[in-house]
Formats: sequence, C-alpha cells, structure tokens
Amino acid sequence: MCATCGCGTDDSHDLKELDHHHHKKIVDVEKDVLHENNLLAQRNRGYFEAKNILALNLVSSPGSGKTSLLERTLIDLKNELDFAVIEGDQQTSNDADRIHATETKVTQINTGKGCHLDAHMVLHAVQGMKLTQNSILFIENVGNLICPAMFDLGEKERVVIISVTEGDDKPLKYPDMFYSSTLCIINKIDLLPYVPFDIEKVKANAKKVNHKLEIIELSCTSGEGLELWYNWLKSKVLAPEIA
Ligand SMILES: Nc1nc2c(ncn2[C@@H]2O[C@H](COP(=O)(O)OP(=O)(O)OP(=O)(O)O)[C@@H](O)[C@H]2O)c(=O)[nH]1
Ligand SMILES: [Mg+2]
Repeated sequence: MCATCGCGTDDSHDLKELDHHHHKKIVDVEKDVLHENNLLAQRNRGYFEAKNILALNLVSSPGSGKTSLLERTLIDLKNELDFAVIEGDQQTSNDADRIHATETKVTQINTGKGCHLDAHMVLHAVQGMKLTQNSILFIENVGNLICPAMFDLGEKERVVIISVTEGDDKPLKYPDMFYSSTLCIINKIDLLPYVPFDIEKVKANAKKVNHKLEIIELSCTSGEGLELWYNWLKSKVLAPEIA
C-alpha cells in the first residue's frame, strides 16, 4: 500500500513469519528513513522559525473535514492573518483547487503510492512557495490516522481532527496520532443528533492517551464553535517583535 514507509507490504505486517535476520533488516531501514526525515524536519523547522511562520500539520482520517476547516478559516480570517497552504493527497488537486478558490497561496503534493507527507516533500514545496514573514502555513496531510503520526514535517504543532461519524473509540485505537498532537478538533457536531457518538467519551478517550491535549468541538457546516478555533489560532501567532 505505502511505498515509502512500507506499511502495506506483506513483510512488515507478518513479522512473526520472518527469521531474526530478516526482521532486523526491516527495523534498520525504518530507523534510517525516520532518521533522515527527522533531520530534514529540523531544517524545515529552522526555516519556519527564522521567518516566524507558524506551521501547523493537520491530520485526520479521510473526510473528517480538514479542507472544509481550512476553507472556512481562510475566508473568515482573510483580513487578519496571512496564510499559505500545502495540500497532501495521494492523487488529484481537488483540495488545492478548493483552497485556491479562497485566493490563498497553495501547493499540492501528490504522494502517489505513499500514505503520508514527509519532511522532504514539504521542503520541496516550501522552496517553490515564497512564504512571507509572520504568516501561518497549514499543511493538510494525507487522510490517514496511522502513518502521518511517524513523520515530523518540521511543524510547530499538530492538529488532529476527528468527526462525529467516526466513532468515539478512535483515540484509543489510533493513539499515536492523538499522543503527538496538541489540539484535537471534534468536527461535524451538527450531526450529533443523528449518530451514536458520545462526545464526553471521545474526550475522555483522547485525554487517556494524551492528558495535555486541548479539545475544541465545532461544525464547519453550521459554524458553531469556529470562534474557539480562531481564538486558539490567534493565540499561537507570535507578535513579530517577540519572535
Ligand atoms: N455535516 C457536516 N459535514 C461536514 C462538516 N465538515 C465537513 N463536512 C463534509 O465532510 C466531507 C469531507 O470534508 P473534507 O473537508 O473534504 O474532508 P477532508 O478531511 O479534507 O478529506 P480528505 O482530504 O479526503 O482526507 C465533505 O462532504 C464536507 O462537506 C461538518 O461540520 N458537518
Ligand atoms: Mg482534504
């Protein structure tokens, strides 16, 4: 399934059947890939810090509402903050087209067989973007709650989005993503009357994995709760003089 992290290969999924030698080889390759990624992520982070760019990595399973949240945010805060977006998808420029329609600078990365963005892809995208000082860079990752958790992109913070149609047990089933994020957005609360989703339970499950995780409930469709997200965002933007 994934050509870069190997998560979909038979080898990585069936380690029990491997001999010790073969097992060790797989672990070493994974270490190398992540080590190289981490070095490039630090390079990205240094660049973002030097330009006082707030880089946020948006992660979720497919369809939780990452692009919808960006569309609302980019339009509503257009006159207050300076934005750019990197879109990550396996195929198509659908999301980049949606962002482009908001008149925001956007670059699409297609990962092909890959199931996540990595720091190298982000480095390349950023090199062609001419990002401005004191801006916010949203990086919408490939819809996937597993692999993107392993790949630091150089972001300042990771924002995980879960929607109420996905089930309140997801933080426990995919803990790495919730552990490595600082903010969890619960989206599509307008659908709560129609789905068996216990919002207190999902919050408790998320806090079990990461007790420091901040949580915001909202609906991109009705607009309820968006103000909380906007306040969170503004609180993260450093004033240029103290950056
Ligand atoms: N009812 C409801 N639908 C929503 C809400 N937010 C997003 N949607 C719908 O959910 C679907 C997926 O939204 P996207 O924004 O494309 O989700 P995504 O996370 O960007 O999807 P991928 O990029 O494919 O992973 C769309 O049909 C949206 O209209 C919401 O708050 N309420
Ligand atoms: Mg999207």
